[in-house]
Parts: sequence; C-alpha cells; structure tokens
Amino acid sequence: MVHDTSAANSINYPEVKNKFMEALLSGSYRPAISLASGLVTREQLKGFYLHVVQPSMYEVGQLWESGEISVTREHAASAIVTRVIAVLQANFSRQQPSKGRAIVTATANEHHELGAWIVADMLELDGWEVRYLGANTPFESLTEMTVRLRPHLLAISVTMPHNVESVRSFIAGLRQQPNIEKTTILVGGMAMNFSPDLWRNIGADGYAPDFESAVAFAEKLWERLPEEKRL
Ligand code: B12
Repeated sequence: MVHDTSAANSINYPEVKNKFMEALLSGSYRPAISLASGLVTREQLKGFYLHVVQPSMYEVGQLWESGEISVTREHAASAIVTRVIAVLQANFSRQQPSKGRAIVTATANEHHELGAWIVADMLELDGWEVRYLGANTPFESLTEMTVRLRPHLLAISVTMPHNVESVRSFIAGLRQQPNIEKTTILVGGMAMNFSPDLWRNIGADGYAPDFESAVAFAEKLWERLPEEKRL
C-alpha cells in the first residue's frame, strides 16, 4: 500500500517505484495491486502513473533489451500493469461527462496499448466521454467510428517508429471524410516522443508527450471550442 510521507499527501515516489518494479518482476499481480490500492486522490493517481508505472515499464524494456530478463517476464510485467490500471480506474469513480467526446486508440499494428489506456482513463476522469479502443485498431473501422461519432478529440498512440507512415496516410484519408471538421487529432506515444515535431509532418493537430499534457491539451481544446461545435 502507498503511504503518505507528509501531511501534504506527498508520496516517496522513488521508493514506491522500487517496490513496484520488484512487484512487476515477481510475476505475481497481487503485490502490485496492493501497492496501488492506497491511492486516494487524483493527484496521487497522476503521480503514480507518471513517477511509478511509466518509468517502471521503461525500465522493464531496458532490462528486456539488455537480456537481463526474458520475454516472458516482460510479458508478465505488462499483464500485471494491465490489471493495475483496470483496478485503479474502477477505484476512481467517474462523474457524469462534462466535456466532449473522445476516441482513444493505439494505431493499426500497434500492440503497445498501456500508454493510450492511461491517456483514455485520465481524460475520462477529467470529464471526457471516452471510447477507448485498445491496441491495433484497423484504420477502416476507426474511420467509420470517427465519422459516425464525430468526436471532438481523436487521440492516437504510436510507439513503433515503423507505424508512423501509416498514421500519416490514415490522417490524410480521414480529412477527406464528411463530418469530421470538428475532430481534433492528437497524437502521442514513444515514436512521437523521439521526434517532438513529427506530429506536424504527419498532419495531426497536436502532440503531447505524456498523459498529463494530453489532458491539458484536451482541456484547452474544450475551453476554446465555440458553443455550436460542442454538440
Ligand atoms: C510493454 C511492452 C511491450 C508489450 C506491450 C503490451 C501492452 N499491452 O501494451 C508487448 C509485449 C506487446 C510488446 C511488443 C513489442 N515490443 Co515492446 N515494449 C514494451 C515496453 C517494455 C513498455 C511500453 C509501455 O507500456 N510503456 C509505459 C507507457 C505508460 O508509456 P508510453 O507508452 O510511453 O505512454 C506515455 C506517453 O508516451 C504518452 N502517450 C502514449 N500514447 C499516447 C497517445 C496520445 C494521443 C498522447 C497525447 C500521449 C500518449 O502518454 C503515456 C502516459 O504518460 C517498451 C519499453 C519502453 N521504453 O517503452 C517496449 C518497446 C516499446 N518495445 C519494443 C519492441 C522492439 C517490441 C517488439 C517489436 C518486440 C518483438 N520483437 O516482438 C514488439 C512490437 C509489437 C508491435 N507491433 O507493436 C522496443 C521498441 C524499440 C523501437 N523504438 O523500435 C521497446 C522500446 C523496448 C526496447 N527497449 O527495445 N512490447
């Protein structure tokens, strides 16, 4: 369980991160869930994702790349984080949506979904009505859903650099469709983080390096959206 270390609700993130890493590498999900179960405020949840979950998964990637852990241990760590995210979201109750509609997905052929999932959940906690589609969403059905739902925000996650080109042609194709004038396309994920200007080249409307800035982007978008486009 996460303990507060001061009256100001501050958490010793480096310490929690070490424990979380240990839990991930143990292969058992219970210690990780019990560590996360003490989070009570939205700020703590943000801190946990930003300073514990995300760096832990990056470290798992390094350990796997350098051959220090096997593929199966890396898969087990991802599966544990999947459970943790699901439990955390259920613990934080959602208000009635007060902002617009958002679709959040990992792009086609993209099997990395944890980042997109966190973005989706944090947008939901911020008042967005979110459809989260998970990993590897085919472009055809994403186009169909976007045209049908007319979301104010379409957030696409791209981790693998080889998926960037297809996102560019997807966006170009989507722009030709009817009913998407009010849809803002936000991109993010590791492939975008490598080259923070890439989003412009692929025709997106914005980019955010992590969920916190994604939520801030969405918030600004909603504030600036004229009343007639909020429908
Ligand atoms: C877990 C993992 C997997 C899991 C994913 C499971 C799952 N359910 O998601 C599995 C096993 C499927 C996997 C597969 C592969 N993986 Co992998 N994987 C990882 C690992 C260890 C962690 C990824 C992760 O969860 N990060 C944690 C999240 C929270 O961080 P994030 O994704 O960056 O998200 C944050 C921001 O980027 C941003 N963000 C993310 N999405 C979006 C979207 C929007 C719109 C916005 C605004 C922001 C945003 O906000 C998020 C939260 O703050 C990384 C290591 C790493 N350094 O990332 C390797 C890594 C990404 N994988 C890698 C590789 C090579 C592969 C494989 C090719 C391995 C193989 N030979 O099969 C396959 C490719 C599969 C595919 N086609 O997609 C390499 C990629 C190297 C490269 N750049 O080319 C990495 C970097 C590992 C390494 N060090 O070599 N992988």
